[in-house]
Amino acid sequence: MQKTLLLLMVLISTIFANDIKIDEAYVRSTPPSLPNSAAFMKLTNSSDKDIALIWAKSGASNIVELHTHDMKDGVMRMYQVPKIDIKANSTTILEPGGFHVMLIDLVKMPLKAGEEVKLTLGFSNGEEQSITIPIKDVMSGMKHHNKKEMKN
Ligand SMILES: [Cu+2]
Repeated sequence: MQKTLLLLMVLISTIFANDIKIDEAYVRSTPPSLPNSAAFMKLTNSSDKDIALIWAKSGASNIVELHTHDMKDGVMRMYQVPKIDIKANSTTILEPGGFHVMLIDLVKMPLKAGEEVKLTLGFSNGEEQSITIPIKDVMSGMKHHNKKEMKN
């Protein structure tokens, strides 16, 4: 049943896709006290022009930002980026420890595995895609969020 649903969602998300195809999208489940989460996915650009993901919004959180991580002085930090590039004819992967769509100030807590979240993504070529993606438990060592970075 869940597999069928997932397949259906993948189909729906691809029917309306023009230059950008979204695959394997999911949102990380959260423990009760954590007001933030992140969405991950594969973005494939089938056109011969570079395109970027430039904004995102969701009913699941009051603030949605595009983020990435890097290692500085041996510490993994995350911070906001103005866009996430998807080069011509290539795929950009949003994954734990790298690029992600950050959901800040969750409307409904916690995010439980098996439920779904709606997400709308806007691209630099004018494309807009709304998807419904599953919430999943994600194993990760990325639990330390830099509080200073989170405030902006
Ligand atoms: Cu983040």
